[in-house]
Amino acid sequence: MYIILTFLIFTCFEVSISGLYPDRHLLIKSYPAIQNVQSDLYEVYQEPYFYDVSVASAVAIIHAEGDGDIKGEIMFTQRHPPTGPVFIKGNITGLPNGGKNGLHIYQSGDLRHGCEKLGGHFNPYLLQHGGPKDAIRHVGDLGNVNAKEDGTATIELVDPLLSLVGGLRGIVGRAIVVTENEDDLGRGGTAESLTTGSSGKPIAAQFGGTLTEMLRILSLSCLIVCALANPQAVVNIRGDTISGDIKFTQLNDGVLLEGEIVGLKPGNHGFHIHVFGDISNGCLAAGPHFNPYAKTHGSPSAHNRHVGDLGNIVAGPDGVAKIQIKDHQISLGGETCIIGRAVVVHAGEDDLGLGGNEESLKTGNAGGRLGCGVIGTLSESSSTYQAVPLAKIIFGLLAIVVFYTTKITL
Ligand SMILES: [Cu+2]
Ligand SMILES: [Zn+2]
Ligand SMILES: [Zn+2]
Repeated sequence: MYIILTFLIFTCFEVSISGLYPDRHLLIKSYPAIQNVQSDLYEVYQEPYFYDVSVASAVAIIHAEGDGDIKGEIMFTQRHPPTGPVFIKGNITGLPNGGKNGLHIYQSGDLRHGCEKLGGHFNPYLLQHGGPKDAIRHVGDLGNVNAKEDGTATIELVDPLLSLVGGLRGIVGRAIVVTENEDDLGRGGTAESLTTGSSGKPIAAQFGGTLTEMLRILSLSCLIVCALANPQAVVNIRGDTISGDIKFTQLNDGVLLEGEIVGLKPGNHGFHIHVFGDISNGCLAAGPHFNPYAKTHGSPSAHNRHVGDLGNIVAGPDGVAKIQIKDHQISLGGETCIIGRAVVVHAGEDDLGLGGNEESLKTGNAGGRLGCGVIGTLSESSSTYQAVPLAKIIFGLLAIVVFYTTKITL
C-alpha cells in the first residue's frame, strides 16, 4: 500500500519536476546498501546534481574522556558526494595495550557533558547493530580499532554508507567515539550486542568537523530534515583560559544562539564561525571566516558581511560573556549551514570592517584565537528520523519542488 502510494506520488512529482528539468531524473532510494531491506527512510535525489560534487572531507581530532591519554586524528574523504564511499584514515595513540576498541559514530555531537549525551550509534535506518561489512548495521558502525602493543592503532577503512554531506547519512557534526571494550559486531547473542556490540562506555570522542570550504549544497536530505525537525546544534568551546557552551536553534527567520563563555578578559571579543571544523594547532586550522558568498568582513547587521560574522561578545568584569544572539544569515541546513564548522572566540575586539585598513575587511582585526569548538548536531535519539511517514515524504518532495522553483526565479 505504502509502496503503491509512494510510487504514485513519485510519478506525480517526477512529471512535475521533469517538466522543469527534462533531462534530470528524480530518484527515491530506501536503504542504499542492499536490496530487499525496507526502511521507513527515503532519500530523494535528482540527477545529474546541480550542486558542487567535488570532493568533501572532514576531520575528527580525538580526545580522551576525562584525563585518559587517548589522542588521535581521523580524516574522512568522499570523492563523489553524496552517495560515493567514504575513505577513512587515521591514527590513534594511548589505547589500552594490544586490545580492540569499538569505533562508532554516534547520533549526536553534543560534547557539553563529555561523552555522556551522545545518544546511541548513528542509526537513521533503524536497523540492528552490526559490523562495518554487514548488510544490516547502524550507519555509525565502524567496527573496531586494533591497538598494537604500544597502544597505537592505524585506521584505514572504506565505508559505503557514510556521507559527508546531507542530513540523512551525513556524519559531519556527529561524534566519533572510541569505546572501552571490543565491539562484538552484533554476534554476542544478547540484546546489548544488537544495540552496541557490548562495546562499553565511550572513552574518547570528537566530532567530524568539515574541511569542505563550500558545499554548494543542495543536500536535499538536509532540506527535508530542516523543514521537519526544527534542528538544534551545540558547540563546546575550549581554550587555554576560556571555556563555554553555546546552543543553536533554527527558527523560521534565523538561528538563535544561547550560551555563556567564561574566563575572558572584560570587554569585547570577536566571535565568528570559521570555515573548517578543525580545532587543531591552537584553533589556527579552523581557517578564515565562513564566507560562502565571497564578501568582505562586516558587522552582523551589515548586508555585506561574511556569513560567519557574528560580531563581538561582551565579557563583564567577572570575565563571563552571556550570549543571546539571533542571526539571519547562518543556518542549520543548506548553503549557509554551520554544522561541522568551528566557532572561534578572539582575544581582541572585532572592528566590524570599519577599521579603515585591509585587514579590517578580512578579519576585523580581532587578534589571536583564544578558544574554539566544532559545531555538533544536537539530537539525543534517532527520533528526528523515526518512521518517516508518507506525509513527511510528501512534505519533503514539496520542499524540493519549492526549492527548484525558487532556483529558477533567482
Ligand atoms: Cu574569527
Ligand atoms: Zn551500532
Ligand atoms: Zn568576517
